Amino acid sequence: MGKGKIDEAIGQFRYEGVLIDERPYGSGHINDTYLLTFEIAEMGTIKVILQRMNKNIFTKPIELMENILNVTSYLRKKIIENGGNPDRETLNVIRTVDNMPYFVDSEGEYWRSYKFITDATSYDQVESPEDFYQSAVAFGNFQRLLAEYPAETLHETIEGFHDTKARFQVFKKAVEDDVCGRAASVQKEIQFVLEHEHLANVFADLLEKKEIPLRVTHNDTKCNNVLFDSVTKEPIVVIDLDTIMPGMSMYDFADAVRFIANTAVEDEPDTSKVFFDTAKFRAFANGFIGATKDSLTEIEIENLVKATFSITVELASRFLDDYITGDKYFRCEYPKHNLVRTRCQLQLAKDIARKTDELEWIIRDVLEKCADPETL
Ligand code: ADP
Ligand code: GN1
Ligand code: MG
Repeated sequence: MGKGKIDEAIGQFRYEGVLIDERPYGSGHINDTYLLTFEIAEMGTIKVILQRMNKNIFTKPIELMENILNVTSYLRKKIIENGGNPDRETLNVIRTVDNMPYFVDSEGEYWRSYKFITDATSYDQVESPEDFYQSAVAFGNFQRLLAEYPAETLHETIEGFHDTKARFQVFKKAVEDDVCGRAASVQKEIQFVLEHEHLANVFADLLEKKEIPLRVTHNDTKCNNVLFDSVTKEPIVVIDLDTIMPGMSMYDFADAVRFIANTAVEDEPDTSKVFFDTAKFRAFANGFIGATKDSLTEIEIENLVKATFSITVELASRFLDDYITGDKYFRCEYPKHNLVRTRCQLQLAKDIARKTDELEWIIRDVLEKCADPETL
C-alpha cells in the first residue's frame, strides 16, 4: 500500500504529539494493522493501533464498527462494575477529528484506530498448559460477560460466517466453477471435505429446532486474539472484535481449540508434525467450561467435541475454496499457501476423528471436576 494512504488516515484521527515511528504490526490474515508511536513533549511516547479494514471481507464496515462500539461500551460498564481497568480490559476506539469511529480515505478504504494496550503480548503459538488454560478463561469470560447482551441487536457482519451448511454450498459451487482450473490437482482434499457434508446439518438442525441458543459469540477465537500481560502472563483482553455476531458458543470453543491444540503451526508444510494434542485440549476445556459452566446448556457441552471436528473441516473447506478460487480471501505469503493450510486442517481433522472417544471422555471428566473444583 502507498505510504500516502496511511498518512492520509493518520492525519484524520485525534492523535496528539509528533509521529516518531510507524510499522506494520501483528500476524492477522485479514486487516492491515500498523503500530504508530507518538512523542508528546515532556510526557514521553504513546502508541496506537491503526487498521485498514479489509473491505472485500467486511463489506459492512459501518455496521461492523457499530457492533464494536456497542459491545465495547457494554463491556466497559461491566469491567468498571467488577473493579477492573476498562482501558486495558477492552478495546478503546479512537475517534476521528470529525468525531467518527472510522475514517474513509480517498479510495473508499475504511480505517479505524484503537488505544494500544501496553505491556501485553499475543501468541501465535501457545506453549505452556497454563497459557492454554488462561486463554480459555479469557474466551470463556468474554462470553460470560456478554451472556445477557441482546444477540439479536448485533449486525451480521459476515453473513453465514460459521454457517457450516452454507459454507458447504459455497464450497461445492467453487469446485464446480473451478475458475482457476485447480480442482483436478486437489481431488483428494476435495473428496475429504465432501465426504463430511453430513456434519454441516447437525448444528443447523439444532439451531433451527431451538435446541441450542443463539448467543453473542466472538467467532474468531484464535489465541493471537487474546492479549496476555507480559509480566504476570495472565490474559487481559480479547481483541479482534470484527466478527462479533450472534452465533454458537460451541464454535467459539471449537475454533480456539482447533488452533491451540494443534501441535504444529496452522501452515505447517510437513503434515507429519500435525496432531491434535489431547493434553492441550484438556487444559483448554478446563478453562472454558470452568468460566461458562453456569451459562452453557447440557446440549452445548455434549456437542463440544463434534463442533471441534466440524469447525476444523469447515476451515479446511474455506482454505481450499480460497485456493480453488484464486487466493482472494486469506493473505498468502507464497503461491500454495492456502493449499498447505488446507492439508494441515485436514490432517488435524483426521486426528481429531481418531481421538473422539478420548476427547469425549475428557469433557465428561472436566465437567465432573468443575462440579467439584477441589479435584481440578
Ligand atoms: P486481524 O483481524 O488481521 O487478525 P487484529 O485486530 O487481530 O487483526 O490485530 C492484529 C494484531 O495486532 C493482534 O494479533 C495484536 O497482536 C495486535 N493488536 C491489535 N489491536 C491491539 C491493541 N489495541 N493493543 C495492542 N495490540 C493490538
Ligand atoms: C482469519 O483475522 P484472523 O487472522 O484472526 C479468519 C478466521 C480463520 C483464521 C484462520 C474474518 O482470522 O475465520 O479461522 O483466519 N477471519 C475471518 O487462521 O475470516
Ligand atoms: Mg486477529
